[in-house]
Amino acid sequence: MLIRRRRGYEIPESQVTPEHLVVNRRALMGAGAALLPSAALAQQASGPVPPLPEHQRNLRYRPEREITPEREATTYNNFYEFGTSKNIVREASRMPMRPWTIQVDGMVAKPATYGVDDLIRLLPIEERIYRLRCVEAWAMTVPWTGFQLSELLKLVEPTANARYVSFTTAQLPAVMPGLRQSWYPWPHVEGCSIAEAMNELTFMPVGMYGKPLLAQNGGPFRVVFPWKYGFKSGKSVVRITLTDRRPENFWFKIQPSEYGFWANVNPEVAHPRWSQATERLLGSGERVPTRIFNGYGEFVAGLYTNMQRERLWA
Ligand SMILES: Nc1nc2c(c(=O)[nH]1)N[C@H]1C(S)=C(S)[C@@H](COP(=O)(O)O)O[C@H]1N2
Ligand SMILES: [Mo]
Repeated sequence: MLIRRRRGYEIPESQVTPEHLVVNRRALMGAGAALLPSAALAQQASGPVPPLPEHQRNLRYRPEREITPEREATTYNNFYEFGTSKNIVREASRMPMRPWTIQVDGMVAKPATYGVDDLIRLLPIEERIYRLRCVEAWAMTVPWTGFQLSELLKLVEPTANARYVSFTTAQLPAVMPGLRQSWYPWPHVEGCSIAEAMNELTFMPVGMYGKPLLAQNGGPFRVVFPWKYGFKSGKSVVRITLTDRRPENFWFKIQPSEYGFWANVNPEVAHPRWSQATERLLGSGERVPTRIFNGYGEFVAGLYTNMQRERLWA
Protein backbone atom coordinates (compact mmCIF):
# COMPACT_ATOMS: atom_id res chain seq x y z
CA MET A 1 0.00 0.00 0.00
CA LEU A 2 2.97 2.26 0.24
CA ILE A 3 3.73 4.28 -2.81
CA ARG A 4 7.27 3.58 -3.91
CA ARG A 5 8.69 5.65 -6.68
CA ARG A 6 12.07 6.81 -7.83
CA ARG A 7 12.60 10.49 -7.84
CA GLY A 8 14.57 12.42 -10.42
CA TYR A 9 15.95 14.72 -7.79
CA GLU A 10 17.63 12.03 -5.67
CA ILE A 11 21.08 13.19 -4.71
CA PRO A 12 23.61 11.57 -2.41
CA GLU A 13 23.55 12.67 1.17
CA SER A 14 26.37 15.11 1.63
CA GLN A 15 25.17 17.74 4.03
CA VAL A 16 25.71 17.43 7.74
CA THR A 17 22.59 18.05 9.78
CA PRO A 18 22.90 21.45 11.38
CA GLU A 19 22.56 21.70 15.13
CA HIS A 20 19.93 23.77 16.82
CA LEU A 21 22.18 26.19 18.59
CA VAL A 22 25.88 26.62 18.13
CA VAL A 23 25.97 29.03 21.07
CA ASN A 24 24.40 26.66 23.52
CA ARG A 25 26.53 23.78 22.39
CA ARG A 26 29.57 25.73 23.47
CA ALA A 27 27.97 26.58 26.80
CA LEU A 28 27.18 22.92 27.19
CA MET A 29 30.75 21.79 26.78
CA GLY A 30 31.84 24.15 29.49
CA ALA A 31 29.24 22.83 31.87
CA GLY A 32 29.76 19.18 30.95
CA ALA A 33 31.86 18.49 34.02
CA ALA A 34 28.89 19.32 36.23
CA LEU A 35 26.85 16.48 34.75
CA LEU A 36 26.75 13.30 36.78
CA PRO A 37 27.41 10.08 34.91
CA SER A 38 24.04 8.49 34.22
CA ALA A 39 24.94 5.43 36.29
CA ALA A 40 24.88 7.65 39.36
CA LEU A 41 21.30 8.73 38.72
CA ALA A 42 18.65 7.19 40.91
CA GLN A 43 16.80 4.44 39.10
CA GLN A 44 13.04 4.41 39.36
CA ALA A 45 10.83 1.38 39.12
CA SER A 46 8.33 1.33 36.30
CA GLY A 47 5.09 -0.62 36.27
CA PRO A 48 4.45 -2.95 33.31
CA VAL A 49 3.36 -1.37 30.03
CA PRO A 50 0.39 -3.27 28.54
CA PRO A 51 0.40 -4.03 24.80
CA LEU A 52 -1.77 -1.82 22.59
CA PRO A 53 -5.34 -2.98 21.97
CA GLU A 54 -6.23 -4.10 18.44
CA HIS A 55 -6.63 -1.17 16.10
CA GLN A 56 -6.74 -0.29 12.40
CA ARG A 57 -4.62 1.83 10.12
CA ASN A 58 -6.43 4.96 8.92
CA LEU A 59 -5.71 5.22 5.19
CA ARG A 60 -6.89 8.82 4.90
CA TYR A 61 -3.39 10.05 5.73
CA ARG A 62 -1.16 8.88 2.91
CA PRO A 63 2.54 8.65 3.72
CA GLU A 64 3.66 9.26 0.11
CA ARG A 65 7.05 7.96 1.23
CA GLU A 66 8.47 4.73 2.50
CA ILE A 67 8.11 4.19 6.23
CA THR A 68 11.37 4.92 8.00
CA PRO A 69 13.03 1.74 9.31
CA GLU A 70 11.92 1.29 12.93
CA ARG A 71 15.49 1.04 14.08
CA GLU A 72 16.36 4.49 12.71
CA ALA A 73 13.25 6.17 14.06
CA THR A 74 13.82 4.72 17.53
CA THR A 75 17.55 5.34 17.83
CA TYR A 76 18.07 8.81 16.31
CA ASN A 77 16.18 11.13 18.60
CA ASN A 78 15.90 14.68 19.78
CA PHE A 79 15.04 14.74 23.49
CA TYR A 80 17.00 17.41 25.35
CA GLU A 81 15.82 16.27 28.78
CA PHE A 82 18.01 13.21 28.25
CA GLY A 83 20.89 14.98 26.53
CA THR A 84 21.72 17.07 23.50
CA SER A 85 23.09 14.24 21.34
CA LYS A 86 20.85 12.22 19.02
CA ASN A 87 21.78 9.07 20.92
CA ILE A 88 19.79 9.17 24.16
CA VAL A 89 18.17 5.73 24.10
CA ARG A 90 20.06 4.44 27.10
CA GLU A 91 19.24 7.47 29.24
CA ALA A 92 15.59 7.46 28.13
CA SER A 93 15.18 3.77 28.93
CA ARG A 94 15.42 4.66 32.63
CA MET A 95 12.23 6.70 32.53
CA PRO A 96 9.37 5.03 34.44
CA MET A 97 6.42 4.73 32.04
CA ARG A 98 3.73 3.50 34.48
CA PRO A 99 1.92 4.83 36.31
CA TRP A 100 1.57 7.85 33.96
CA THR A 101 -1.09 10.47 34.38
CA ILE A 102 -2.13 13.38 32.18
CA GLN A 103 -3.75 16.38 33.81
CA VAL A 104 -6.16 18.30 31.56
CA ASP A 105 -7.06 21.65 33.06
CA GLY A 106 -7.51 25.38 32.54
CA MET A 107 -10.48 26.71 30.60
CA VAL A 108 -12.52 23.53 30.47
CA ALA A 109 -15.89 22.63 31.99
CA LYS A 110 -14.66 19.24 33.19
CA PRO A 111 -11.01 19.27 34.22
CA ALA A 112 -9.68 15.77 34.79
CA THR A 113 -6.58 13.70 35.38
CA TYR A 114 -6.40 10.52 33.34
CA GLY A 115 -4.15 7.51 33.55
CA VAL A 116 -2.71 6.88 30.11
CA ASP A 117 -4.30 3.41 30.00
CA ASP A 118 -7.70 4.94 30.80
CA LEU A 119 -7.35 7.23 27.77
CA ILE A 120 -6.38 4.30 25.56
CA ARG A 121 -9.56 2.54 26.72
CA LEU A 122 -11.81 5.60 26.49
CA LEU A 123 -10.82 7.00 23.11
CA PRO A 124 -10.81 5.47 19.62
CA ILE A 125 -7.21 4.56 18.78
CA GLU A 126 -5.96 4.03 15.25
CA GLU A 127 -2.73 3.98 13.29
CA ARG A 128 -1.71 6.92 11.10
CA ILE A 129 1.41 7.19 9.01
CA TYR A 130 2.71 10.74 9.22
CA ARG A 131 5.81 12.50 7.96
CA LEU A 132 7.75 14.39 10.64
CA ARG A 133 10.12 17.20 9.65
CA CYS A 134 12.69 18.43 12.17
CA VAL A 135 13.74 22.06 11.91
CA GLU A 136 17.31 20.72 11.57
CA ALA A 137 16.30 19.33 8.14
CA TRP A 138 16.09 15.61 8.84
CA ALA A 139 12.79 13.82 8.41
CA MET A 140 11.12 10.51 9.08
CA THR A 141 7.87 8.75 8.17
CA VAL A 142 6.32 6.94 11.08
CA PRO A 143 3.27 4.77 11.80
CA TRP A 144 1.92 6.28 15.02
CA THR A 145 -0.86 4.71 17.09
CA GLY A 146 -2.98 7.13 19.08
CA PHE A 147 -6.09 9.27 19.05
CA GLN A 148 -7.05 12.69 17.79
CA LEU A 149 -6.53 15.46 20.34
CA SER A 150 -10.03 16.73 19.51
CA GLU A 151 -11.47 13.49 20.98
CA LEU A 152 -9.73 14.13 24.29
CA LEU A 153 -10.81 17.78 24.31
CA LYS A 154 -14.44 16.68 23.83
CA LEU A 155 -14.21 14.85 27.15
CA VAL A 156 -13.17 17.96 29.08
CA GLU A 157 -15.32 20.49 27.16
CA PRO A 158 -13.24 23.62 26.48
CA THR A 159 -15.05 26.82 27.48
CA ALA A 160 -15.76 29.59 24.97
CA ASN A 161 -12.84 31.75 26.16
CA ALA A 162 -10.20 29.05 25.56
CA ARG A 163 -8.02 30.19 22.65
CA TYR A 164 -4.80 28.18 23.06
CA VAL A 165 -3.66 24.81 24.29
CA SER A 166 -0.36 24.22 26.03
CA PHE A 167 1.43 20.90 26.44
CA THR A 168 3.77 20.46 29.39
CA THR A 169 6.15 17.54 29.25
CA ALA A 170 7.63 15.43 32.02
CA GLN A 171 10.31 16.80 34.30
CA LEU A 172 11.91 13.87 36.13
CA PRO A 173 15.27 14.98 37.53
CA ALA A 174 16.16 11.49 38.79
CA VAL A 175 16.28 10.10 35.24
CA MET A 176 16.76 13.18 33.04
CA PRO A 177 20.37 14.38 33.12
CA GLY A 178 19.54 17.18 30.67
CA LEU A 179 17.52 19.00 33.34
CA ARG A 180 20.81 19.88 35.05
CA GLN A 181 21.53 22.20 32.15
CA SER A 182 19.79 24.94 34.03
CA TRP A 183 20.04 27.57 31.27
CA TYR A 184 17.26 25.77 29.41
CA PRO A 185 13.73 26.91 30.33
CA TRP A 186 12.46 23.56 31.68
CA PRO A 187 9.95 22.07 31.55
CA HIS A 188 9.52 21.75 27.80
CA VAL A 189 6.23 23.55 27.08
CA GLU A 190 4.70 23.80 23.65
CA GLY A 191 1.44 25.25 22.46
CA CYS A 192 -1.00 25.71 19.64
CA SER A 193 -4.22 27.57 18.94
CA ILE A 194 -7.56 25.97 19.76
CA ALA A 195 -8.28 25.68 16.01
CA GLU A 196 -5.01 23.79 15.52
CA ALA A 197 -5.81 21.58 18.50
CA MET A 198 -9.21 20.72 17.01
CA ASN A 199 -7.76 20.04 13.54
CA GLU A 200 -8.08 16.41 12.53
CA LEU A 201 -4.32 16.04 12.02
CA THR A 202 -3.35 16.86 15.61
CA PHE A 203 -2.61 13.46 17.04
CA MET A 204 -1.70 12.07 20.45
CA PRO A 205 0.46 8.99 19.91
CA VAL A 206 0.68 6.25 22.54
CA GLY A 207 2.38 3.84 20.14
CA MET A 208 4.68 3.55 17.15
CA TYR A 209 5.24 0.64 14.73
CA GLY A 210 2.32 -1.16 16.40
CA LYS A 211 3.96 -1.16 19.85
CA PRO A 212 3.67 1.04 22.92
CA LEU A 213 5.57 4.28 22.41
CA LEU A 214 9.17 4.03 23.60
CA ALA A 215 10.54 6.59 26.02
CA GLN A 216 13.01 8.03 23.49
CA ASN A 217 10.14 8.84 21.11
CA GLY A 218 8.09 10.53 23.81
CA GLY A 219 6.45 7.56 25.49
CA PRO A 220 4.10 6.87 26.90
CA PHE A 221 2.15 9.85 25.51
CA ARG A 222 3.06 12.73 23.20
CA VAL A 223 1.60 15.17 20.71
CA VAL A 224 2.33 15.31 16.96
CA PHE A 225 1.66 18.20 14.59
CA PRO A 226 2.76 16.74 11.24
CA TRP A 227 2.62 20.07 9.38
CA LYS A 228 4.89 21.91 11.83
CA TYR A 229 8.57 21.61 12.58
CA GLY A 230 9.23 18.74 14.98
CA PHE A 231 10.07 20.89 17.99
CA LYS A 232 6.34 21.65 18.36
CA SER A 233 5.59 17.95 18.91
CA GLY A 234 6.22 17.68 22.66
CA LYS A 235 7.26 14.34 24.08
CA SER A 236 6.17 12.57 27.26
CA VAL A 237 3.29 14.97 27.93
CA VAL A 238 1.96 15.18 31.50
CA ARG A 239 -0.33 18.18 31.31
CA ILE A 240 -2.62 19.81 28.74
CA THR A 241 -3.93 23.26 29.62
CA LEU A 242 -6.57 25.31 27.85
CA THR A 243 -5.88 29.01 28.14
CA ASP A 244 -6.66 32.44 26.68
CA ARG A 245 -2.97 33.40 26.50
CA ARG A 246 -0.51 32.31 23.85
CA PRO A 247 1.93 29.90 25.55
CA GLU A 248 5.60 30.83 25.31
CA ASN A 249 7.18 27.76 23.87
CA PHE A 250 10.50 26.24 24.93
CA TRP A 251 12.53 26.99 21.80
CA PHE A 252 11.03 30.45 21.45
CA LYS A 253 12.32 31.32 24.92
CA ILE A 254 15.77 30.06 24.00
CA GLN A 255 16.08 31.75 20.61
CA PRO A 256 12.98 33.78 19.60
CA SER A 257 14.57 34.90 16.33
CA GLU A 258 14.85 31.27 15.16
CA TYR A 259 11.85 29.45 16.63
CA GLY A 260 8.46 31.17 16.48
CA PHE A 261 5.11 30.09 17.87
CA TRP A 262 3.48 28.83 14.67
CA ALA A 263 6.53 27.09 13.14
CA ASN A 264 4.76 25.71 10.08
CA VAL A 265 7.02 23.96 7.58
CA ASN A 266 7.91 26.08 4.56
CA PRO A 267 10.76 25.24 2.15
CA GLU A 268 11.00 28.87 1.05
CA VAL A 269 11.60 30.38 4.45
CA ALA A 270 15.15 29.60 5.49
CA HIS A 271 16.21 29.14 9.08
CA PRO A 272 18.57 32.04 9.90
CA ARG A 273 21.47 29.58 9.76
CA TRP A 274 20.48 27.09 7.03
CA SER A 275 18.14 26.48 4.10
CA GLN A 276 14.87 24.60 4.61
CA ALA A 277 14.50 23.77 0.90
CA THR A 278 15.34 20.08 1.27
CA GLU A 279 15.42 17.44 3.98
CA ARG A 280 17.39 14.27 4.70
CA LEU A 281 15.38 11.08 5.21
CA LEU A 282 16.42 8.99 8.19
CA GLY A 283 17.36 5.52 7.00
CA SER A 284 18.07 6.01 3.31
CA GLY A 285 19.87 9.31 3.79
CA GLU A 286 18.17 10.49 0.62
CA ARG A 287 17.71 14.25 0.26
CA VAL A 288 14.27 15.30 -0.97
CA PRO A 289 12.50 18.62 -1.46
CA THR A 290 10.61 19.96 1.56
CA ARG A 291 6.93 20.72 0.99
CA ILE A 292 4.90 23.59 2.32
CA PHE A 293 3.03 22.54 5.50
CA ASN A 294 5.13 19.37 5.15
CA GLY A 295 2.66 18.30 2.44
CA TYR A 296 -0.44 18.67 4.67
CA GLY A 297 -1.74 21.95 3.23
CA GLU A 298 -5.07 20.42 2.17
CA PHE A 299 -5.86 19.85 5.86
CA VAL A 300 -4.39 22.94 7.49
CA ALA A 301 -3.79 25.84 5.08
CA GLY A 302 -7.27 27.17 5.89
CA LEU A 303 -6.27 27.68 9.53
CA TYR A 304 -3.99 30.56 8.54
CA THR A 305 -5.98 32.66 6.10
CA ASN A 306 -6.29 36.21 7.48
CA MET A 307 -3.12 35.72 9.52
CA GLN A 308 -0.66 37.40 7.13
CA ARG A 309 0.71 39.61 9.87
CA GLU A 310 1.70 36.59 11.96
CA ARG A 311 5.09 34.97 11.64
CA LEU A 312 3.71 31.66 10.41
CA TRP A 313 6.78 29.79 9.26
CA ALA A 314 9.41 29.34 11.99
N1 LIG B 1 10.00 17.08 25.79
C1 LIG B 1 10.61 17.21 24.59
N2 LIG B 1 9.89 17.07 23.47
C2 LIG B 1 10.48 17.19 22.25
C3 LIG B 1 11.87 17.50 22.14
C4 LIG B 1 12.61 17.63 23.35
O1 LIG B 1 13.83 17.88 23.34
N3 LIG B 1 11.95 17.48 24.55
N4 LIG B 1 12.44 17.64 20.90
C5 LIG B 1 11.53 17.97 19.79
C6 LIG B 1 12.16 17.93 18.48
S1 LIG B 1 13.22 19.19 18.10
C7 LIG B 1 11.84 16.96 17.55
S2 LIG B 1 12.45 17.01 15.99
C8 LIG B 1 10.98 15.80 17.91
C9 LIG B 1 11.74 14.51 17.64
O2 LIG B 1 10.96 13.39 17.88
P1 LIG B 1 11.59 11.95 17.69
O3 LIG B 1 12.85 11.83 18.48
O4 LIG B 1 10.52 11.00 18.13
O5 LIG B 1 11.92 11.83 16.24
O6 LIG B 1 10.57 15.84 19.28
C10 LIG B 1 10.27 17.11 19.79
N5 LIG B 1 9.73 17.00 21.13
MO1 LIG C 1 13.65 19.01 15.87
